[in-house]
Amino acid sequence: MKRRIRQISRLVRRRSSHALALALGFASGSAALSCAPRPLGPDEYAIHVTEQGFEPAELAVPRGQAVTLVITRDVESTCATEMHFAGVEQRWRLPLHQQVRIPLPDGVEDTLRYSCGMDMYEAWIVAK
Ligand SMILES: [Cu+2]
Repeated sequence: MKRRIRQISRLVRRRSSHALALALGFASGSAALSCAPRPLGPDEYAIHVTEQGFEPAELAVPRGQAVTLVITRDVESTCATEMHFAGVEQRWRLPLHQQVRIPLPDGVEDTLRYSCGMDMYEAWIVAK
């Protein structure tokens, strides 16, 4: 599993859409759900779904370092009840008020775009 996640994260950096889609499919089990919100760890970055969409719209993370996205949907009425990375078919469901953790073990090298299921709300993770 560890090795798979490393491969995925490398693919994320290369932004090779087809391979990325396949690889992220393997990773779907690693997005952990929890009922009660857990405090963020040092490598965890919070993203919230609000009436404005994903916030922050641009999230800065340290370049090439392992990070975990912690996405919480705060609003009942939104079309962002799921998200996906650009060019990837795999969807992550975003249940109301639950943290969804998506680990990116090799981090982000450049820019990673993600959006709601219908590509209406979009946001970016940017390496600094
Ligand atoms: Cu949408």
